[in-house]
Amino acid sequence: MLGFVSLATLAAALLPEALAHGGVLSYSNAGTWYWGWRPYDSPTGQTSIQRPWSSYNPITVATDPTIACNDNGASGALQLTATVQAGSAITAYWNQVWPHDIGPMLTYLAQCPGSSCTGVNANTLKWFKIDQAGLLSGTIYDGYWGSGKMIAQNSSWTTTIPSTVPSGNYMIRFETIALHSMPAQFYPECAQITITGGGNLAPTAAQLVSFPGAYAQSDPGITIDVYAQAAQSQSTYIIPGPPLYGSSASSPAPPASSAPASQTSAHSSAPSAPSATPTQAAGTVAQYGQCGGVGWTGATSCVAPFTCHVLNSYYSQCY
Ligand SMILES: *[C@@H]1O[C@H](CO)[C@@H](O)[C@H](O)[C@H]1NC(C)=O
Ligand SMILES: [Cu+2]
Repeated sequence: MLGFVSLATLAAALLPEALAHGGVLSYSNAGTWYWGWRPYDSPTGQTSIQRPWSSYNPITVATDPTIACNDNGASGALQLTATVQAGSAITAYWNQVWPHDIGPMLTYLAQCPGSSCTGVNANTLKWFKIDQAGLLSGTIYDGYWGSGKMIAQNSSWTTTIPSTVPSGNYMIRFETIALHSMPAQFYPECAQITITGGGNLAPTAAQLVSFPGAYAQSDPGITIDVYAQAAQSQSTYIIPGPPLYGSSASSPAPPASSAPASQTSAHSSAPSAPSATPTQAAGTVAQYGQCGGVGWTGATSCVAPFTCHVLNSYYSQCY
């Protein structure tokens, strides 16, 4: 009985923290579900494709030694790896309901040397960005952000592995950055995947970065004060990190505009990459895909049995 009371007390003490923050708790790819690491359980016996991580608390220093995978970068004792087809969509699920709707979403890959990522420290890898979503519409002060879209999508984010990425062993790093308070809060987690059926487009030197190293605390997309006077008329947000893989930019460049398409179809600018996210490929929109909103030029009808719902004037979604 005492044990029960103590646990309940402990749970109550932890609850506010757990509700305020969190991380990626699971993944799905091609119909397979992958549970993530459980940071508050004993590491002993845990098997997951996700790299171990230690805390629901955010990282608040852009150059923090844990910024690669929210831990020391080591693999788990019983580390697993998922096999993922190039061109397929992989979804990361944050804890529900994700509380922070101001800030960007970012997804990175890093190829591992040797025959497996297991045993390779994440801090030694070179990462390239395959997906990003910053300010999707409106102003910095009260606009609609990638992380707001993530929340609208069942607190999950789906990234298509570019079909042009060479086959091999990779770490995938999903990240959301919360800008509702200063300093900015980084929530990255990593998982091990083997990409099969890939292409021949290696990332360029300018697209490759280290964590820590990819971000500086002074980056405009990190220092930004979303409540400042200027933010009320500012509709351009510069997403942190390197230029997107597959893009022709040779240095980090601000987004061309704040139009949704320029920031959401992030992984499709290489000539041989799929021309759209899988939600649009078939001409009808999959569950949780966008089906309307100001500036939306994509498909507007949902695959059965889902229907298009208006979430706000900028974003309608199939569910
Ligand atoms: C929403 O996400 C949860 C995991 O957080 C998952 O269990 C559930 O299946 C998802 N719902 C749908 C409809 O995809
Ligand atoms: Cu939080």
